[in-house]
Amino acid sequence: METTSTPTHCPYCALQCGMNITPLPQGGVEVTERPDFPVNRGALCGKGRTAARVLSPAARLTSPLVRSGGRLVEAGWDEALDRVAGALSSVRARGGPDAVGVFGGGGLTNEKAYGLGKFARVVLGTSQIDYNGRFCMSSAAAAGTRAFGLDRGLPFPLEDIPRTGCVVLVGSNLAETMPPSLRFFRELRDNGGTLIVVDPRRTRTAEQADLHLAPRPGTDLALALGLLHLVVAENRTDEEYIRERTTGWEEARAAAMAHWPEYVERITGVSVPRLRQAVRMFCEPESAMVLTARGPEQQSKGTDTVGAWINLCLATGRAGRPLSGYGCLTGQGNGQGGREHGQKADQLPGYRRLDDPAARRHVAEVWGVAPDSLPGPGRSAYELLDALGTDVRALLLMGSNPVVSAPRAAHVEERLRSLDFLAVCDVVLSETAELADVVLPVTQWAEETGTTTSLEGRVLLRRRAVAPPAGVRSDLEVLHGLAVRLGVEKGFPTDPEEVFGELRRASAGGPADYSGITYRRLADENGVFWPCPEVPAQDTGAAGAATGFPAPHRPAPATAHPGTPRLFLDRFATDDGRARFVAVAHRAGAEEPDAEYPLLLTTGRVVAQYQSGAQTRRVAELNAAAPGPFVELHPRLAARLGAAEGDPLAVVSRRGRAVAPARITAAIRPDTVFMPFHWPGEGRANTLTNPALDPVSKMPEFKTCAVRVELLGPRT
Ligand SMILES: Nc1nc2c(c(=O)[nH]1)N[C@H]1C(S)=C(S)[C@@H](COP(=O)(O)OP(=O)(O)OC[C@H]3O[C@@H](n4cnc5c(=O)[nH]c(N)nc54)[C@H](O)[C@@H]3O)O[C@H]1N2
Ligand SMILES: Nc1nc2c(c(=O)[nH]1)N[C@H]1C(S)=C(S)[C@@H](COP(=O)(O)OP(=O)(O)OC[C@H]3O[C@@H](n4cnc5c(=O)[nH]c(N)nc54)[C@H](O)[C@@H]3O)O[C@H]1N2
Ligand code: SF4
Ligand SMILES: [Mo]
Repeated sequence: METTSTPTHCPYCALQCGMNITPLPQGGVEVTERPDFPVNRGALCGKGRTAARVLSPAARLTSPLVRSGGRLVEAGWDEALDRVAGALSSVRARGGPDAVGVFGGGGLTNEKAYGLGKFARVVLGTSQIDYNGRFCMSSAAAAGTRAFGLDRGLPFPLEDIPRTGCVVLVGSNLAETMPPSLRFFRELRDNGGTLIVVDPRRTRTAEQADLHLAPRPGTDLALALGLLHLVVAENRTDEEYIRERTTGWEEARAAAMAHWPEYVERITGVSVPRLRQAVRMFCEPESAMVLTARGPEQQSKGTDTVGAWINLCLATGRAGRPLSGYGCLTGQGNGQGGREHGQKADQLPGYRRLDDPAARRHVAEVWGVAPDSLPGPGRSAYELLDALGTDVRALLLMGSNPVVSAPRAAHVEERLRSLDFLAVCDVVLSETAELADVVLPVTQWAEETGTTTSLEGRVLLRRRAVAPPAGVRSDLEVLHGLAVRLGVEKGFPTDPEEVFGELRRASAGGPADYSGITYRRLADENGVFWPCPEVPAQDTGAAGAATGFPAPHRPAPATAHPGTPRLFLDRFATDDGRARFVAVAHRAGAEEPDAEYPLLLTTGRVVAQYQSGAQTRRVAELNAAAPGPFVELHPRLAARLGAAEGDPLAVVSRRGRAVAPARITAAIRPDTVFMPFHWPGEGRANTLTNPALDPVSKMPEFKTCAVRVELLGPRT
């Protein structure tokens, strides 16, 4: 049994804080500080500190479950895997390969995400695979790719933040969603830099800001265009930079000039003097950054919205220069790596495109299959969930809980119920697992080794620290067991390091090139930033290094590639090396308030719960801190409704109705209500949300929909 302390990383968000895990003699484990990891330097939020509670057998699944007589009952692994393989192959026999769908998650390690994508394409032959990252940062990824030719959430390490002149944080509440990262912004201000926060609510993050802009939800696109208009009007553009490092300025400039500050004030509710103040703060220092999170991204125009903020950076020469740039604060534990290695509908490993013939040839060769045998791009996450029970009749789901987290969740729940067959791999019996025909209980973070890629693009080794309880298997073992039963004997190893070795080869030469990264380097170097191509053996003298496989236990070559903490300093990743402006214009949200639904609902997070709550709702300390859903509303709106603090409110949209107690605060706009989305049942925020999709990224509009609010009876 392992008894010593192991340095590893938190299972939850994309900060991937370092922590030490020590098994205790009396059973259970202790989480302690790990000061050597530079991102959190020992600090952890409450979720990280209590993460080990979910390792306890009492909190989680320890036996496969199969549906029998309408109920889920315990079964052996062989029976459960036979049942899944049998159902998937009979659905495929009846409906063809695309009748089987696969849904993954951005919390899965790189090895699992890679394995799941390969399993879908090689074993099932289906195009119908996507994952929950589509609900997360896909608009920022699309905009980053469009402008820079490459999407890596942050093109620089967090440690650059304290040394820049100004940071604009657009729709990020990182004081609650990544608490240890607040330190970088405090240091920024201590060093004389300024922080601007753009959020319809005065959040804990906004309280730290020098300037808080509180636009109406869904109007960030207009806001960014208004700022760019002022930049031009006040002669604050960097003409030399625009000439030398960009294309498309004339069109983007013309589009911005149509957005007069007074017009933008009318749309956003942010006054012209405050717009001017923001422009001054952003443009006067030597360097500045714009960072976006889910606020501006989870909109049916999220890609253009992020594009408008990128245009602002480009026009002022604030991208691809030291201490300046645009970045997206990716959310999930492996939100970055999870979007690179092939669980996405249109993608092959290494951030390659599935419709690129050269990429297909390269990956098919690594996989030992014919390029023509690889299916084409499939549906995006919401479109896939919406198609369940129609042409997609069976689903294998790994690492997501869409019954709570998908938009228009009651409809998604109904689609899941209409499937011929649903298999769920999870650690706990999530609300989605409860609907399954077979539930496969898997090992989690501290019980298995794997790599994640943090929001900085830093590839990390998350080490195994404790033995898993009897009765659970890893996701890689599940994929192996199913592949063998479906007639593919080889190609699905269960050792994560072996999978990583293959991932390195598959990613070699792609945009997200991991070929120069080994487990050993990750252990020695506290993470390596991609791209990190392998240096050929003849350049290093290290025998066998060029084969790239098998990776395990090979020493790093003496002159190994150092990795790439900072991107774009010399050139952008486009064909001509220049960043591309995109001409964008303001447009309304998919659903604007009207007489029947006069308010805007926006949704998000609280510090003590994580996502669908499947893990954190099983931790007593976190439930004590955040026991249930609520509706945040302004005192003026509360007075109009006659509602007092804690009164039950019904929030009604065109999709349905949710009930939760009132939380009255002047920190929110009077025309907006806010609900966190962490809970199932009557307080489920996603019963209300609108699945209107961004046309480019297919991101649903989680951040705005039209609602009305009703007071339910007198307070009890
Ligand atoms: N405690 C906790 N931490 C988490 C998570 C969690 O579930 N719980 N999840 C992780 C994941 S996967 C993610 S993606 C990140 C998300 O991290 P964040 O993006 O910080 O989280 P959110 O609360 O979804 O949204 C941020 C802010 O956007 C604001 N907002 C709403 N509508 C708009 C709008 O139209 N425009 C603008 N500018 N702002 C708007 C909200 O008021 C909210 O304060 O957090 C990660 N960390
Ligand atoms: N209204 C509203 N809805 C939202 C959002 C919002 O801001 N507003 N945000 C969206 C965003 S950004 C995101 S990222 C999604 C997230 O929403 P979900 O995709 O539902 O994410 P989680 O709740 O993290 O679900 C992960 C599931 O996988 C399980 N799990 C954890 N580790 C493993 C593992 O290693 N293997 C397997 N097989 N399972 C594992 C967990 O127990 C849990 O059940 O929600 C989206 N939904
Ligand atoms: S901030 Fe994120 S990674 Fe760090 S301890 Fe909290 S949940 Fe874990
Ligand atoms: Mo996310």
